[in-house]
Amino acid sequence: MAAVAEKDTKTAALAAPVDAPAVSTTDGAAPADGAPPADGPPPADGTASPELDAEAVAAKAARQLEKKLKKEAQKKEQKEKKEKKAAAAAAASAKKKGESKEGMDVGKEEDFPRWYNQVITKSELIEFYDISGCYILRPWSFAMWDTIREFVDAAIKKQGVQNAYFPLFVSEDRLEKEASHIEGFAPEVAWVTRSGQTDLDKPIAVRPTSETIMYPAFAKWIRSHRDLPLKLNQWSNVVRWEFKHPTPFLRSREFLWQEGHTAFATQEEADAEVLAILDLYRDTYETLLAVPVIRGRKSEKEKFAGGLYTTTVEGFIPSTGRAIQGATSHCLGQNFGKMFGITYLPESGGAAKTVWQNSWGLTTRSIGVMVMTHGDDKGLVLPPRVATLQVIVIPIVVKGREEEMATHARRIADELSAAGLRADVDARTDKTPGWKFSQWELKGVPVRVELGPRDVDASSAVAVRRDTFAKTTFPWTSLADDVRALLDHVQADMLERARNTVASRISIVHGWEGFVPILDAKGMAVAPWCTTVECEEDVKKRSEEASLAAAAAAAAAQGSSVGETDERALSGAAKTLCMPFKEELDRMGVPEMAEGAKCFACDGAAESFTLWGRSY
Ligand code: 87F
Repeated sequence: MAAVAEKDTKTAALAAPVDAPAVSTTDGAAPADGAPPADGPPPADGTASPELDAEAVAAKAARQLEKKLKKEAQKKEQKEKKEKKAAAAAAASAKKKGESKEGMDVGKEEDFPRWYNQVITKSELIEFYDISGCYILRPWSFAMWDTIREFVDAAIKKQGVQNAYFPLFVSEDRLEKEASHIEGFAPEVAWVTRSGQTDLDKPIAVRPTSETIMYPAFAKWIRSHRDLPLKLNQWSNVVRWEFKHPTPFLRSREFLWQEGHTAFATQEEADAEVLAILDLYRDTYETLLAVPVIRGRKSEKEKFAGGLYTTTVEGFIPSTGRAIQGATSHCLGQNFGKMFGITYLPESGGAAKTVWQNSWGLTTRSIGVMVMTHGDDKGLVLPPRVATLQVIVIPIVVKGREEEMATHARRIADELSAAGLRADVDARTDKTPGWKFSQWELKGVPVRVELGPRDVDASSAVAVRRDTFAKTTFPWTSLADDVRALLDHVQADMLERARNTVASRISIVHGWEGFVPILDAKGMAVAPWCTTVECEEDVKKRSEEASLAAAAAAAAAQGSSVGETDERALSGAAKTLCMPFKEELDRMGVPEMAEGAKCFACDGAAESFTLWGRSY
C-alpha cells in the first residue's frame, strides 16, 4: 500500500468534496461494529485498599459505559427516526409533483449543476466515490470512451503513430529536469511517500503528463535521421491534484486520455502534424460527439509553457456561458530536445541536430462536454455515432399477445444488430412500456422503436427520435435502412442545432464597453486584440472587477452578501480562449482586420481577432 501525499494540504482542504453527495464517514468515536469505545476506565491511583478501590472503580466504569451506550443508542434511534421522516416527506413531495426517484427532478436551465449531477448519475454514466475529484466511469460512459478511443486510434495509426506504454511513476529528478514546464503545475503533482509504514527513500510522483518519462527514452532511441519521424501515443490515466472545484468528466483528479508525442527532423513536418491532429480533434468533437468547436492558437499566456506554440479546439457550454478547452495540439519546438539531448545525425552528414517535437492530448472531458451540450430536462441525449446503444426496441404488450409481441421485438432488434446498428430489446415483463420509455429517454438512446399489436398487424414499427420526440412509421421490409437513415439525420441535426446555439452566443466587440455585458449574457466575444501578456492580464483583472461589482449590486438588491449568492463573483474573469484560424473567423462572419485597427482593451495596435470568454 502506498500513500499519496498532498503538497498543499491547506488549499486541498478548501477544495474538499463539494462535488459528491454526502458520503457517510466513521467519525472515530465508536468502532463501526458497535463495540464500545476503547477509552476504558480511569486508572486507579494505587493508594489504600487497592482491591476494593479497583472493584469500585470498575463498577463505576461499567455504569458509565452502560450510560454512554444507552445514550448513543437513543441518539441513533432518534437520528434514524428523523431520517425516515425526511425520506417519507421527500417521497411524498416527489409523488405530489409527479416525480419518481429514478427520473430527473430538476430542469437544465433551472439549476444546471444539480441537473448535471442528476443526469450523469441517474443515466448511470457516473458513480460518485469517496475521494474528492475521483469518479467511477460506469459501462454506459466507458463504452463511449471506447468508441472515442477507436475513432482516434484508427486515425492516428493512419498517420503512422504507434501505441506504447510508459510507467505511471516518475522520479523527482526526472520530473524536475525540465523545471520550466513543471513550474506552474507543481502544486498539482501527487507524490507517493510511503510503502506500508515505511517511508520511501525518495518520494515518487504519479504522472500528470509523460514528457519527462518518455523523452529520456526518445534520446536513446533516436540516433540517425533514419530513426525519424518517431511517433508514439499512449492511452492511459493521469493524476492532477486540482484545487479548483472538481466536476465529473470536466475536471477530475484522475482522468483518462491519449497523449501523443512525436519527433521530426524539420519544423515543417512538426507544423503539419500539429494541424492534422487538431483537425482530428475537431472531427472527434463534431462528427462523433456532435459538439461544435473552434480551432485556433493559444495566446502566449495560455499556451503550454514548455512548448513553442499551442493550438486548441475550444468548446462552449451555452447553459453556463462558459467556454471549455476541448483538446490541445502543441508544437514543442526544440526546447525538450535540447533539454533531454534528443539529437540525430542528418542524412547530409555533419554534426548532430536537435529534433523538433510535438505533443497532443484528448481526455474523457470530451464526454462531459457532450453531455452538457445535448442533455435536456428528461436526461441524456446521445449522438448516435457515440451512443452506447443506438436503438432500443420496446414491445407494447396486450393481454393474450405477450409472446407474439416479445418475439417480434426480439427479431427486430436482432435484425437491426445484424445490420450493424447497436440495438437491443427491452423485454422485461415487470415494467410497463411507459416506464421503459422514460428509462431509455433518461439514458439518452437516440431512437426507440415501439412495437404494438397494430404495428405487428401492419408489419411495421414506430420509430421515435430522442432529440425531437418526432415519430415515424417504418415497414419491416426496410426497417434497418430506414432506422440507419434516421440515426444519420439525428446526428446531423444535433450538430446543426448545437452549432446554431454557439454561433448565436458569439459577438464581435470593438471596445471595452460591450465586452463584460456580452459575457454576462452568457456569451463569448471576438475582439481585435494587441496579443500582449500585460493586456490579457489587465483584461482578466478588469473583467473580474466588473463582475464583482455586478454581483455586489445584485446581492445588495436581494439583501444578501456577495459570495453567498453569486457564482460569478468567484470566477468572473475573462481570458483568451484562442486566436481562431482564418477559416473559423470567416465562418463567424468576422471581417478582415481594418488598417490601423485598435486593441479593444488597451487601444494599442490590434494584431489579431481573438476569442474571449469565461471558461471552465
Ligand atoms: C500538471 C502537473 C504537471 C499540464 C500538468 O497538453 C505537469 C503538467 O505539463 C503539464 N498539467 N501540463 C501540460 C501538458 C502538456 C501536454 N502533454 C502531453 C498536453 C498534451 C499531452
